[in-house]
Amino acid sequence: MVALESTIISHGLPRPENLRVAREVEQVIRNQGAVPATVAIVDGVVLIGLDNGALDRVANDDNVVKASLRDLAWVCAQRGSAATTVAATSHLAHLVGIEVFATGGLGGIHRGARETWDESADLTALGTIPITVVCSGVKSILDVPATLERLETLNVTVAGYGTSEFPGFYLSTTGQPLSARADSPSQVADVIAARRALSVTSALVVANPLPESEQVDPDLHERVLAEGMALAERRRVVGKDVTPFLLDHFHRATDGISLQANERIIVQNSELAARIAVAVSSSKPGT
Ligand code: PSU
Ligand code: MN
Repeated sequence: MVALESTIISHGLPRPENLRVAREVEQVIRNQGAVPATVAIVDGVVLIGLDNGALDRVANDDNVVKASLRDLAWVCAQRGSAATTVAATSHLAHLVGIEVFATGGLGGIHRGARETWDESADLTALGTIPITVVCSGVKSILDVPATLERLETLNVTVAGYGTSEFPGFYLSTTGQPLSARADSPSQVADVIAARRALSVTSALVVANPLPESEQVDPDLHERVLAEGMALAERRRVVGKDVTPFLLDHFHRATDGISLQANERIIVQNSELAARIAVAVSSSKPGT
């Protein structure tokens, strides 16, 4: 099985592309012989795997909030509906025994965090949840070197997939070197088996870069990011609204170029996660 987060659907991608991408990603996982399980809370009930109606709610209902780990119990007790972040999805997936999880980009340390203290709860969650997350690095709107330092402190293993450099989400690379590299799903499955044997309690991040031909032009990226951050400051966007605000700004300001890259990222990561999940299940004794 492959877990999928739902904040990408509710707060990361615009309508109507969000629902189309959510469905496409599930199909990509099935095509590899794995089972997709998109995670969300609908009317107070945690769902691991969404039917069409639930997926539609997450994509189109304005009352669906963004829930990180701290929000989960609150939303459930209030019978609310929420899309789950990387932190919340990791917790719920691990709870039901799903070992592999696919997303676009992790949250991390925001630029300017020295003043704002804005650090994603994804980081501390990954420090304590033994799950394998396939992503394309952390969102490129973040302070990448600072985020890598925090991941190291939090005991999170970061491996490049087919690369020795940390990918940059919309950008193929950040130029930051990584100490671990994997080149096949079975290699990742071997690492997952060793982690299990050693009772490692933190996450493994498999960082899968977008091919260079599909990345957002780095100059365009830099310009749009600077604009977006200045706008966020002027409009006093804070807390959990920062990430959705910046992603939305990107999608508008690049005329959909970043949206296309974002979609490709999610699809390619889901496919790799499915191949890893299949390798994990075929390497387990008795399966
Ligand atoms: N990556 C994307 N789109 C998103 C996110 C990540 O391509 O919408 C979401 C994820 O759910 C991630 C969250 O966990 O943003 C991080 O938000 P914050 O920075 O507020 O912790
Ligand atoms: Mn934040």
